[in-house]
Amino acid sequence: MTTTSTTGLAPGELATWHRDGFHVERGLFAAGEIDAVRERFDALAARGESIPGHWTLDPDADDLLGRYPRVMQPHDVDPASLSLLLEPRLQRILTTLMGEDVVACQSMYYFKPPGARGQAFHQDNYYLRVEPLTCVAAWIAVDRSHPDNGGLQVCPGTHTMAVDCPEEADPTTSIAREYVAPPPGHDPVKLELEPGDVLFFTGSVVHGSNPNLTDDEWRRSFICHYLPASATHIAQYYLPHMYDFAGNRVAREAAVGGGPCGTEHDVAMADGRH
Ligand SMILES: O=C(O)CCC(=O)C(=O)O
Repeated sequence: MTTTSTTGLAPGELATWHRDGFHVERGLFAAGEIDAVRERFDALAARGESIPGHWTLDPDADDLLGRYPRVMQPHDVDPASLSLLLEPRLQRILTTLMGEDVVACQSMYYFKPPGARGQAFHQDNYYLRVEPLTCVAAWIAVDRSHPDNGGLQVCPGTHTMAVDCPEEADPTTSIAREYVAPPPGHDPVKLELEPGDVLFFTGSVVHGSNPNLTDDEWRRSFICHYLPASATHIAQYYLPHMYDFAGNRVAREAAVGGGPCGTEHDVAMADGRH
């Protein structure tokens, strides 16, 4: 029997985290909780009205993601998303994994409908620029997520790598411009996640996803990013979006460079409009 201690982890899981740089927590959220998340964002998509600064529709694009772009920082405009970002169950695991308190700095929601592009392999701290340690992600599966519908892939052991200068990603398969090749000996693991499972990984871990190749399966996810409380710097973009787990706004110094996680190709590039 697996026992979970007050750390939020089962025996041995912390050692695996330190070896691989990622951890999957199965069933952290109940089906009803995840259904509520899905329904809230489905209602947003059904309304079909852009939210300036958070969700920019391009309904005339041939590319599906013109109608279903990712939602950036929904916790700024949606109290339920803020509650999810600051969920104590996430805090307990994050604190154990990182060995100190963490501070929230980003939420995102990906719809990833059938046929949608993925996000080429990359390292999150290339964008977040958290210093002196690194950031950590909590990637919450809203639908089943597996290789065919563009589920996330992670390269074990890459958490000890420096953050690499990326190459140019293929705009026909990736929403983001940056690509970091999985290094030799760190082949990607194609994860299979159920709704309510949460994948945790640090800012150096090389990870990404393929396009959704199914005809009828969405692959929605709610993605959260955090920094260790001891971090002194983070990219300027994140400064207005940061909270501690008591719900207080917090600040850090602005690091040089960085920006939203994944510099998006224009939708026009993906659907052939240049
Ligand atoms: O969900 C995906 O397909 C990619 C998300 C991702 O790589 C990220 O948030 O850094």
